[in-house]
Amino acid sequence: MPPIKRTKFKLAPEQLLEMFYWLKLIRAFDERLSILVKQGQVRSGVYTGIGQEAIIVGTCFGLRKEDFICPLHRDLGSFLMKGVEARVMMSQMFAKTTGLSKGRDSALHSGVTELGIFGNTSMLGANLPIAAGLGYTFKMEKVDNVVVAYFGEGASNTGDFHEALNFAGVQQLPIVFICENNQYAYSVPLEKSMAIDDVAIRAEGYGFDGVAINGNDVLAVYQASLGAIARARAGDGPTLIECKTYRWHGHSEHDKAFYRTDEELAMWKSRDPIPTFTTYLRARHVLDDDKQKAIEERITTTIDDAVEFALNAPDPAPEDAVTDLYA
Ligand SMILES: Cc1ncc(C[n+]2csc(CCOP(=O)(O)OP(=O)(O)O)c2C)c(N)n1
Repeated sequence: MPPIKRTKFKLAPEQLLEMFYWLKLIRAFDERLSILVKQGQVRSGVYTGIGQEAIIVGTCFGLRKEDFICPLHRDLGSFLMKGVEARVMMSQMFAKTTGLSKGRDSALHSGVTELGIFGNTSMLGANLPIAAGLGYTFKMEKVDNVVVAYFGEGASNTGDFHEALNFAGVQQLPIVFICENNQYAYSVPLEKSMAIDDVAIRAEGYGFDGVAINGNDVLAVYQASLGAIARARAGDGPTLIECKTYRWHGHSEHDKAFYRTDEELAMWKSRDPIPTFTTYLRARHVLDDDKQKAIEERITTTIDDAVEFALNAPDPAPEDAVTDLYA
């Protein structure tokens, strides 16, 4: 695999604090959702990405509004970073009229064209040919927008994955493929579904670069994404970035994940992306107690407000089920 050049970057203290805010907001959103599921408040399947936040923050941080993301079931945080208000996102989880699809859909399939968010597909891997189509559109229209397409290592074993990467490689499309390799596809561990160690090497078969990185290091994810986004924008084609990570909760909130050991979970929790980034920020004197407290208070207020708003929002009327069906 040819080495991908390290992209130089410099982030101002305010930008680093913004990254810290997003990491913590996305964590808090998912953690609150997990509690709300147990309280029977949520009307959607919930697939938290707790432990994987650095991937979303590192990949979305360098995007423009016109760029598109193709998120997965575990990527609610990417909606927030692309500009969906926490209130609206929480309403979506509660299936209220104030949600993205006005209560007619689970959280997993909604998109927001104006914000560059493409609705997810149920079939794993099927979002990738769609991402390729989007990239092809940008190429034909000669606009320098970029597509960031997310998928799990499980999805990388589907035919759609290979067709999408092949087409993207042949057409040199402006796509950054982000593999969230969290070690399990539902209950299936990596070694039972793949005979290779790194999904990243699959890119070589389609004529472009792939790199495997620490997906729990937000700056490593940002650095790799920055380079890949710049290449895509310049017309130099796709890149595959495999982010090694781990999901702390089960596949969904109803999965108790008996197929893994406590030791394994403890090992990955010790690699939590948030404390490591906090240590870095404190060592650089970007973050102190007061700043951290202010950010945490802002997050608590945002999440409390979102839950309150969603709880009090109206339910959809039955007759609305048949409106907005056709474009
Ligand atoms: C083609 C297809 N096969 C099976 C499923 C059922 N399914 C939903 S999520 C999931 C596991 C996905 O694993 P991975 O792609 O690694 O993503 P992760 O959930 O780990 O983030 C499975 C098997 C599906 N939705 N689509």
